Amino acid sequence: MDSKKLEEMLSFVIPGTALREGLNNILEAGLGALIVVGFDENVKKITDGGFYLDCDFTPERVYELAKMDGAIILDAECKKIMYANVHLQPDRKYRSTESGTRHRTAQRAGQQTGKLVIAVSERRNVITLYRDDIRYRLKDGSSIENEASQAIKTMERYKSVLDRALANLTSLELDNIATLYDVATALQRFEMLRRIGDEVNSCVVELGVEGRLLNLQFQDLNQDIEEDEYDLIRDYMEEDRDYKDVKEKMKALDDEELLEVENFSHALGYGKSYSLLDNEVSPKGYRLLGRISKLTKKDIEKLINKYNSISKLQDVPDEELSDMKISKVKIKALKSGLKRLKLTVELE
Ligand code: 3AT
Ligand code: 3AT
Ligand code: MN
Repeated sequence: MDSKKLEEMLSFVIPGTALREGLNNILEAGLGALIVVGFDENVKKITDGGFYLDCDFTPERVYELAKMDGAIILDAECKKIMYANVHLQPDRKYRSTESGTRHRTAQRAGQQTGKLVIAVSERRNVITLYRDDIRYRLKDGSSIENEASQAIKTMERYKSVLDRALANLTSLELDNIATLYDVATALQRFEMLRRIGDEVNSCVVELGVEGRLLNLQFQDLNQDIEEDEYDLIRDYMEEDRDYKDVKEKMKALDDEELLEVENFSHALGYGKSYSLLDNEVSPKGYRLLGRISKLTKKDIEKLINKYNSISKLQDVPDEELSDMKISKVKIKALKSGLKRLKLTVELE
């Protein structure tokens, strides 16, 4: 599903908006509704009957109007109620998987007009959004809170698993004994975290103002994740690869493939065979050098261009680095930084 489009649809109805307040009033009263957001020629074409209002939108008014049959049409900003009691007649060439007439109409109208169409079910007490080929049922208050707290707990667990995998990799890298297996495993942890993060994010979006705390936790867990992953991928991907392709490959894995480590070394450009995972590999150094704060991105590029391997870099005499116009302070920071990284990992 197109998540950008869904987020935009949700933005109209998240808690905190006037429209959501109106929808909640309708739900609580056990009423139903059919609401189109936006009025233009395409919408006009499928309307029949009803009456013209053009009054300001308030949650109370939309609730009163929902007592009538038919659809309510709002302007594109949900600032005005344009029509009420309208019969919608979308073209039947648009397919609907729904059974009731209200929901069938909503799904077809959403496809035909490209507008957000909302159905509140009188019988089932749920709100469903339609637009183009998207059909999305809003989660109700208690189930979304449950889902969100489960998801954030899982995310915390995945994050600590990732942290351990990265610490382990750091120590292996500095001892020069990292294998493709260790790298692929770390990458797999990144992808697992990203997936559960997407779930948390969808809860955050849907919770609106009520999701602020969850969002803080989410941001906290996500800190530096993207950059660390970027560095890890650049450390190990084959020369002819592109970071974006690697990410795409990882995203495209299904749930079963996600569990097979060799798919991650394959994404980096190595062969798909499981036996390759025992091969020793050495990082270019983006991830470890990035943790030495004195070094700028430019310094790091310069060092990697010349040595292309953290293991070589560890043994380079200071004079050679001075010849590359790297300052004494930075050389010291580099050497002691790598030592410190090794120590911290060993202590953990
Ligand atoms: P009431 O006086 O409220 O019973 P109404 O003419 O106001 O009738 P509604 O819009 O309330 O009609 O619709 C009531 C139900 O009739 C809803 C739906 O299950 C059925 N219905 C309405 N239009 C159609 C249709 N075109 N095809 C099949 N069922 C329909
Ligand atoms: P519920 O889950 O029962 O609320 P439904 O999809 O089963 O919804 P119904 O056939 O029961 O739908 O119809 C309920 C009301 O929906 C009746 C009418 O007020 C409205 N409705 C149905 N079809 C249309 C339409 N084409 N245009 C405007 N309003 C409609
Ligand atoms: Mn019904």
